[in-house]
Amino acid sequence: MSTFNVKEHPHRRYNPLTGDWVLVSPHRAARPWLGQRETPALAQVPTYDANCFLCPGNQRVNGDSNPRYQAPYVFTNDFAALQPDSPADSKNDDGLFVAASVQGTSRVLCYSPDHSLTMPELSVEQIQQVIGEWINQYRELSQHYQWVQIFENKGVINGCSNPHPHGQIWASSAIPTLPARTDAALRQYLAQHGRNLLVHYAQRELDDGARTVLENEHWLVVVPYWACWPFETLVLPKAHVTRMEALSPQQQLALADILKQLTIRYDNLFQCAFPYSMGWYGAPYTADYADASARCHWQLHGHFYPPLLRSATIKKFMVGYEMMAEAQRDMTPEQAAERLRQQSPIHYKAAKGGL
Ligand code: H2U
Repeated sequence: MSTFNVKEHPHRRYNPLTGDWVLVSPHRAARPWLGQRETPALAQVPTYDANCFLCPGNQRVNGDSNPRYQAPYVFTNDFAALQPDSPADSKNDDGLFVAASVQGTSRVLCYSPDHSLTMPELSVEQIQQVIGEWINQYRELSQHYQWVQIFENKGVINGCSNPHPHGQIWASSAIPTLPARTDAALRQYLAQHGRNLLVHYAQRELDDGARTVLENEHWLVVVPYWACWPFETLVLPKAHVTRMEALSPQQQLALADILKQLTIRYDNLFQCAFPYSMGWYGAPYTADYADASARCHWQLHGHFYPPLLRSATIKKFMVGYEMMAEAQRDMTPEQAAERLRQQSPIHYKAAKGGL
């Protein structure tokens, strides 16, 4: 038998942020490329849609009207999953029927008044405004809640109900399952290795480069070593920053720039408005983390989990083995990073004269 080589042999990779493993089957990716290659027609989305609940001046489902906003606009979700006045209580019946009430709020953040734009089509200044609003939301909601989840769910294939450029903000009194796992993993790594996991990881990725998609003065984007989704990426600051609010204006500007660059490359990959779920993790707002030294195991980071696999219409399904055993991928994270790196920095619509 030949010596183990991660480029050739089936293997499992460990995600130190979650404790999960992913099965990588690179020998399957070596088979000839039979996937679709056609280029979808340029979608014509109007700049204003009278039927859109998020466009400026329009009436929403609950009867409220949006103002004629010009900059990023936030409103409380009319179908909020979390509510501030949920009565505080919990129950535990035999360790089998366990429930705890949770208080919180859900908000919608419209990135732009223009219905037709997506993140890669916004200007760097407009993305900067979105980041500014994320920071405002963190500042306000952290006064009341332990966790503030900023996220964007983009694309019909991903279950997004509206193409108007928008994200969401859900804040809760409890730290949800996945960030709680990250918190514990970051803490344990520091205790065991005497280093901040993600600060160290970014340095190792910068030294290597095989999984780097993009970098600028303040940020690094990699397809993480343990990526589950085919073109999953992790956005990391180069400096140690535990929360988004601590970013300097220069770091915010550089973040806006790299988010635009990343989403342009995503769109160019299959020449479509590339769907994804994107979200940010920073140190939770628990009382014991009020002191910066108590949260030094944290590092701000952003996840992009795009579902597409082979074309604008063929997505990866996390089903079967993934549901029963663990995530699996064929193309290695290194191959995915290389494909993203090869994409043009010019958005395909602009290249076709459509922007
Ligand atoms: P998604 O497209 O990512 O599902 O986000 C749209 C959100 O906007 C969704 O959570 C809310 C939905 O509840 N919404 C309102 O709050 N008011 C409306 O009039 C329509 C949509």
